[in-house]
Amino acid sequence: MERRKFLKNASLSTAAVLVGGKALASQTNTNHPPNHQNTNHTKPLVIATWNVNLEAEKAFQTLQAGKSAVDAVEEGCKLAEANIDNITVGKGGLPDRDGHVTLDSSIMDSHGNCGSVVYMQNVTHAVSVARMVMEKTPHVMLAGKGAEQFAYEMGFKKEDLLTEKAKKAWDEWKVKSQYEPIINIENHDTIGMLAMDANGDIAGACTTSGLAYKMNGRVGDSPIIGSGLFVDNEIGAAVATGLGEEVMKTVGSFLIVELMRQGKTPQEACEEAVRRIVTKPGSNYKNFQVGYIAMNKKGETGYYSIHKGFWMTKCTSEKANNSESEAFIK
Ligand code: SD4
Repeated sequence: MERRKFLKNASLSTAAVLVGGKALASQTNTNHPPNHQNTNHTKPLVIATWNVNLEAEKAFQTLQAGKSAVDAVEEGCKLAEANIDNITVGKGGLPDRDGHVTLDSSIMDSHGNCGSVVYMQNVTHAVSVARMVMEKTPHVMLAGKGAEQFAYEMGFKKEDLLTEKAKKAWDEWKVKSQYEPIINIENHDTIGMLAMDANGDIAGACTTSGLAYKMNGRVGDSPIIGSGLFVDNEIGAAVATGLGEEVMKTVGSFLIVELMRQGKTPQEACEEAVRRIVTKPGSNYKNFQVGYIAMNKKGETGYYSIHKGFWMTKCTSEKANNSESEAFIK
C-alpha cells in the first residue's frame, strides 16, 4: 500500500511533556475487539512497525535459536538496513536536502542498558554500531563523525549509502526543493522492533535514515532514548514511527511504558500517547503521522496511530502477520 503524507508548518516550539503526574487506576481495556490485543501471552514474541515480515521472522528465528532479545532485534533491524529497496532505513535511505544519507538508531537491552548513534554517515548497520556504543563504551550516544570513527574502529566498513535510486529521487526533489518531508513512504518505513525471549525478557531497537530531505544536521526521535524507543524489562517496551519532532515533544515511548506501569494496557497506553500529541493546542496533526507499538511483560501488545495506514507486524511462530492499526482520525 502506498501512502504519502506531507508535513506542513510543523511547529518546533512546544516544550516536551513528560509523564503526567496523575496516577492512573489499573484497568483492563474492554473497548477493542479481542484480536486487537495479544491475549495469548505467547513467548517468544516479536513485533515491529510497518509491514516487515522478513525482518520480524529473522528476529523470531534468532530467538528460537536460543539467542537473546537484544540479538533478535539487532538481527531483524539489520535486515532492513541492508535492504537497498527500503528508502527509509540504512543503505538506500533517502538523503537530507544536501544529499547526505544520515542514519539514526538506538537499541535497549533487558537490563536497561542503551546505546544510540545519531547523524551517522557511511556505515550501513547503524543498529549494530548503536549496540557497540552500548556494550563497548561508557557512553549512551555517539554523533556524526565520532560515531563513524567509532564504527570503523569496531571493524565496520565504509560504504556509500546513497544509491542510484535515492539519488534520482533527490535530484527530482531538488527541482522544487520544497521542504515538505514525506512522512510515510509506502508501508515499510522506519523500523522499530520489540522482542520478548522465551524467558520473558524484552529488548528493542529502532533504525532509520530519518525524514527525507530534512535539514542537514537534523536528528529525529529514533535514537533518542525515551522518545523513539524505551524498554523497561519490568514493565514493557514501546517504539515510535512517524514525525519524530512530535514524538520527541511528548517523549512518546517513555510515556507509553510509564502509562503501562500505572496499569494501562499496551493498547490504552499507545492511544493515550497519540492523544497527547493531537490534543495539544494548535496541533496540526492532520498533516503528519505518528504511530506507536508496545508490548507489556505479559506479552500483550498494542498499536495506534494518528492516521490510517499504519501497520504492525507480529511474529509468534514461523510466519509473521500484519494488521492495520486503528487510527485517531477515523
Ligand atoms: C524520524 N521517526 O526521523 C523518524 C522517521 C520515521 O516514519 O519514523 N518515519 O522522525
